[in-house]
Amino acid sequence: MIMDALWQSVILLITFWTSVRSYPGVYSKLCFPKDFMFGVATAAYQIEGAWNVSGKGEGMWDRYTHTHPERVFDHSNGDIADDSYHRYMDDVRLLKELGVKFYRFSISWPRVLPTGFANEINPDGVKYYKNLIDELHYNGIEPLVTMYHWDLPQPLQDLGGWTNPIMADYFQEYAKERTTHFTRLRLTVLLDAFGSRVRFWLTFNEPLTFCHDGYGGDDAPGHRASGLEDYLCGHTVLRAHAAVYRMFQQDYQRWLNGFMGITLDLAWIEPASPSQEDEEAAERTRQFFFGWFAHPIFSTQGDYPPIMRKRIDDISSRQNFTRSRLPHFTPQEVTALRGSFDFMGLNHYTTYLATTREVPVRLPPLFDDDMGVKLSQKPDWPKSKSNWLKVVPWGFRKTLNWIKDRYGNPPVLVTENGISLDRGLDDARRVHYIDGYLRALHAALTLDGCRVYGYAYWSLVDNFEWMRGYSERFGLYEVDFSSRSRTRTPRRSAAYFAQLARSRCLPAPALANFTRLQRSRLPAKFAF
Ligand code: GBH
Repeated sequence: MIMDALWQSVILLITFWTSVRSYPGVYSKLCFPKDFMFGVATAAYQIEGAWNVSGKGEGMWDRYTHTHPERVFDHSNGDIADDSYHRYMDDVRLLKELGVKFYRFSISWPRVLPTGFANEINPDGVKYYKNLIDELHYNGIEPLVTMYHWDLPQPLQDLGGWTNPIMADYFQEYAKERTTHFTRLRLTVLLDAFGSRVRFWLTFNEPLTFCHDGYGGDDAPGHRASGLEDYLCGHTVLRAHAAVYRMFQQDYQRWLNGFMGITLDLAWIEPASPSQEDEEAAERTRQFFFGWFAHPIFSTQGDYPPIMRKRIDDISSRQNFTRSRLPHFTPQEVTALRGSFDFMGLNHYTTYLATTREVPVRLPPLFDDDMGVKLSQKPDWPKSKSNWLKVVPWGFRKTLNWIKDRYGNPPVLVTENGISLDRGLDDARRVHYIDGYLRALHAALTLDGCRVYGYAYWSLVDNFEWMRGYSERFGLYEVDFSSRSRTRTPRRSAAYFAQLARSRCLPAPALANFTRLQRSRLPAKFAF
C-alpha cells in the first residue's frame, strides 16, 4: 500500500517535471526558426518631417494638423517630427545596431508626386527613397515598403479622397510607371523607380483605421461621416489594392521576384461572456473590423463578409435609403480581389471584450449601429500610455489562430506590434510586453501551426502618434523632440531587441539583465 503510494508520487513527480521542462515558455529557451525575420516599423508622416522641403507637396495630414491643431492632443504636427528626411542615415545606423533583418517604412505620396497626380514627379522625393533603400541594402537590411500609410496628397483629398472611386486609378498611377507621349522622360513612379531594389511591398496600412477613423471619425480628413464615407473609402481602397496587386503580378513579379500584400489590423475580440449572444457579437466585430477587408481578399468566397452585407443592407433599407450604404463590387472586381496577396501584413496590439448592443434604427447612420456591439476592456489588464492599448498577450495567439482558421492559414508577416509608455530609458514594461507577445506568437507558430514569417516592432523611434501627438511614445529609441538634432537614445528595450534579433531566441526576462546598448561594444559587422 505504502509502496504503491510512494511509487505513484515518484511517477507523478517525474511526469510533472518533464512536462514543465518541455513546456515552452516556462523554463526552456524559446527560439524562432532560422528564417524567421525580426524587424522594426515606421511611417513617413510620423517620422520624416520636412513637410514642405525639396518639392514635397501638401499632404492631408499637413492640412489637417495646420488647420485643426486643437484636435491633436498636444496641438502638435509632423512638420519636423524625427526629421528623418535629413537624418535617415542615423535611423539606418540604429537598425544596424539592432541587427534587424528588415525595415518597414512608408513612402509619402505627396513627396513623390507633389500634387498627387503622376504628371509631375518630384526628383528629390524619389532620390530620398532611393538613398534610403541603398543605405539599407548596403547594411544588409531588407526594405519592406508601405505605399500608403495615410498621407494622401491634399489635392486628391480636395476631390473627396478615398470616397471618390477615381482615387483607385490615381493610386494605380502612383504605384506604377506611367509614360506620356509628349515627354521624352520616362516617368517612373514607385514600382519602376524602386521595384528592382524592393522585394516586399504593402499597398495599404490599416484601411480600417484610415477609413473608419478618417472618413467616419476624427483622424484626417476628419469628416465624421460614419456609416457612409467609411464604406465608400473601404470600397475604393479595396478596388485600388486589387488593381495594383494584379498589375504587380502581371508586369513586375516575375522579374522582380517580389511579394506584395496589404496590412490589416486586428485587435483580438473576446466575447464578454460565454453566452451565444456574446459569441456572436464577438464574431460580428471581427467581421466588421477585419473581415471588411480580409474577406474580399483572403477568403475563398470573396466579396464582403455576408454578415456585413446583410446587416448594412437591412438597416439601410429600414432607414429608407434607396440603396445599401455598403457598395457592391462587380463580379470582375470580386475575382480580381480574391487571392490578391502573396502574404498578409498584420498589425496587432491589444484585446477587447464584446457584448451585443442593439439600438433602434436611427439616423444619421453609424458604423457602430450597423455593427451592434459594445466593446470594453477589463480594468485589471495592464495599461499602457494609450487608453485603447492594454497588455493582453494571449489575445495575440487567438488572433493568429482565428486568421489561420478563417482564411486557410495564409502566410502572415506581423507588420506592427508595440506598446506606448512615458518618456524614460528604463522601459522594463516594454521589454515585458514584447516578451509576452512574442511568447504568444511562438506558441501560435510552433504549437498551432500558424504560418508566421516575421515580426516588426512598432516603432524604431518615438514619433508623431497621430491625434495623440508626441505624448505617447512607442520607440525602442527615445527621441528628444526639443533638440535640433532630434537625438535618439537607446532604451533598455533596444538592447533587449538587439539580443533577440541576433539570437532569434527569447531570453528569459527574469534572468536577463539588459543594460543599455553601448555603441562601442557592438560588433562592427553583422552576418545576414
Ligand atoms: C497603428 O494603428 C498605426 O499603423 C501606426 O501608425 C500607429 O502609430 C500605431 O498603430 C500606434 O498607435 O483612440 O480609442 O479611438 C493601430 C490601430 C487604430 C489603434 C485606432 C488606435 C484609436 C483608438 N489603431 N485606434 S481610440
